Amino acid sequence: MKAYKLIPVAGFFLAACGGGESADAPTSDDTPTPPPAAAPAGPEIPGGELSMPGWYQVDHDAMTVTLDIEAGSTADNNYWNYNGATNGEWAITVPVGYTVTVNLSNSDPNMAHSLGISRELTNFAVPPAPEPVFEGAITQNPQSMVDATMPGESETVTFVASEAGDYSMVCYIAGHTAVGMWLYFVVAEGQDAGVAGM
Ligand SMILES: [Cu+2]
Repeated sequence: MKAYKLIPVAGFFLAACGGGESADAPTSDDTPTPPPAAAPAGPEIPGGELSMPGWYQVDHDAMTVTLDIEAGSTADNNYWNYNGATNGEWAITVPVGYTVTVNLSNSDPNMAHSLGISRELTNFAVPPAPEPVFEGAITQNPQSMVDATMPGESETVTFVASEAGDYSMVCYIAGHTAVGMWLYFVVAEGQDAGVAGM
């Protein structure tokens, strides 16, 4: 007899819960997790007017861009910079579909460096995986302290910027992006060419 009385009570409770807000609670408990994490807090990508520095050459007829990138061109950031810039202060912008040649030279007297085009846009605390966005868009042995692009050496990479989007130009040597050896690299629709943020 007691069991009969308890079952309807329990059933009523379950029904009440099932039809009420607490039934939605488990599902909405699953979904809230992504939204807070999805709000990116990374630095803003420089926009606005594009400068055309001497190290950037574009040929719109041939659809080519040539970038002379000097690692350690100044002593700034302990030479861990590209043409003196760090921490995404520039957005090197190339038109989509253009063939990009990067001539990387290493003028840092002390340290190996490398260069690649990465999808990473927010987390530079760890070196991005050495998986370039575009085939060929990475220097050799990019993580090696002894066999990347060594002081006094240079290396050329060529790739087709086949997909418009926001990317980064990074050094893959451990610790280098963490202290700022990265810039933004934007592949733009149309014929925008140059460097934002200069
Ligand atoms: Cu480096």
